[in-house]
Amino acid sequence: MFDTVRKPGLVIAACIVCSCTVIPARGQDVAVTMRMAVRSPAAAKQEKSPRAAVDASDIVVWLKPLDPASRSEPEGTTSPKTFRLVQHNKSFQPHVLVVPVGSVVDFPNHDPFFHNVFSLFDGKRFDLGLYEAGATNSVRFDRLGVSFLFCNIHPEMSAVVVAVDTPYYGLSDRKGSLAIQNVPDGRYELAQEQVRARLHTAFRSKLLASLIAC
Ligand SMILES: [Cu+2]
Repeated sequence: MFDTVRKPGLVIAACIVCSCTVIPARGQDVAVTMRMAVRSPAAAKQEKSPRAAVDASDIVVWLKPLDPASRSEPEGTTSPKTFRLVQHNKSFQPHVLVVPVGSVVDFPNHDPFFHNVFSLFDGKRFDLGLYEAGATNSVRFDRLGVSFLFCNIHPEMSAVVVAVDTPYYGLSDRKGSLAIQNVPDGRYELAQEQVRARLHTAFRSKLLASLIAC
């Protein structure tokens, strides 16, 4: 049922092993469950057992329909939508957010001090400037891709927004498990991003840009 595609060169610091299960649900829709395993390059080289796997959270997986019949959205969903990414305790919550392309993300400031949100590299580029406690600013993620968000006051703050062109997506937990609900029967291409590795690279680029600006 699924054509799986692994992007070449996707994983920077680890390799990903994906196992996929399709569970029949109501009508012709199904729930797709997966288990992603991330192994360090050294463990992968030595072909160690899955017990050598490390934290496998924050892997985004999405299914791109290959048949016109399966391109319609799941019942009860509309796309794009509005999401929230809250600034609280000097962090973005949630840390990783997956949205259908065209969706609006609100950034409410729930801390008693100023914050900023900016994205300078891949994906959507913007800078919301400084805004005060209790205020909310919003951004429409109108292009596909991965956006790395930071706050220019608090260097420890980071988040990732992944905009996808399908309603069928999921985010892995620490064990690498994820589920994509209400997937119509059909053929799909499986795509994935291990955002934590890419965030690390984006953070280093931000640091370098800051040093050059000084
Ligand atoms: Cu901040």
